[in-house]
Amino acid sequence: MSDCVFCRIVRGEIPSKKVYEDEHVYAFHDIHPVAPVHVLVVPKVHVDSMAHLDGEHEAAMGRLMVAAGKIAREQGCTDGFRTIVNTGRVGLQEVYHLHLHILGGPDPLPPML
Ligand code: DGP
Repeated sequence: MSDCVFCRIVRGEIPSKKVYEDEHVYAFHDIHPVAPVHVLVVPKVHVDSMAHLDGEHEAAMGRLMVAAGKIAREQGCTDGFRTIVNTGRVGLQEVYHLHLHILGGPDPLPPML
């Protein structure tokens, strides 16, 4: 069993503010929000990062994306939102369990790089 912090959140061993869960996906508020809406969406299956994906993960990633759109709408992001997947050292990934950030307003977010 993985000691990964997000695996432990999925298993309920570390508390989180859950906003969504189904058989394959778990979503919760980021502990350090940088926008009025800041939710993390994770696959329940452990994958270190986007760089570790291969063909066997295609269905899981499809479910993650579909769930993310639904979660964003449910969080009130009806006028748009930003999604970010940080990957590896250069991408400043902190937690090595693949996750998608949903960032939303109400106001437009600051531009990126
Ligand atoms: P990154 O790996 O850089 O995409 O960012 C990881 C994010 O995960 C960061 O914004 C903070 C958040 N985070 C880290 N540990 C926890 C935790 O235990 N609970 C919650 N809710 N968020 C966490």
